[in-house]
Amino acid sequence: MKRYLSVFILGLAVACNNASDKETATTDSSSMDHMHDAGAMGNVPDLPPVPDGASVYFKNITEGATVKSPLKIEMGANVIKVDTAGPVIEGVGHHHLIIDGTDSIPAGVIVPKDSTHIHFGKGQTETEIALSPGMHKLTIQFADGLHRSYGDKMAATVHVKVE
Ligand SMILES: [Cu+2]
Repeated sequence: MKRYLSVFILGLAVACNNASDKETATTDSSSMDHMHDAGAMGNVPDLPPVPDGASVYFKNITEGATVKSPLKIEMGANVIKVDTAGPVIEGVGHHHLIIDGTDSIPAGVIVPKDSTHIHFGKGQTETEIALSPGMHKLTIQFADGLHRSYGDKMAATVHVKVE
């Protein structure tokens, strides 16, 4: 399941790069066609504005909590809708979890994808992660369908102590 997800997200990222670097992009995956259409036309949509009052938050973890690993994390969103990555739609996006990283990623910057920047491009709102004992910083960063950060307004951070 996790491996499939990683491959899926990697595919999205590659598709994005191809679309922006080349006049035309081709792929065997018909599910990515909408992304290539945007890139091939040279009109990648702008980052949508953040709706008034929108925010993200940790549903089940409070600041400074002492927790056990593996840690279940539930990610909430107010006013803005959680959906799959791909289309760029105003008022819609998906969660990212940043482990021991920055408080937020500047608006418009694509969220990196690596072991400490986890994408939830299928619209997931919960996950489980393993953390070593000690203090850790967890950040939710919401981003648009092209993984472009909505900025610090759409980020939330908690610090936890793992037993
Ligand atoms: Cu993403």
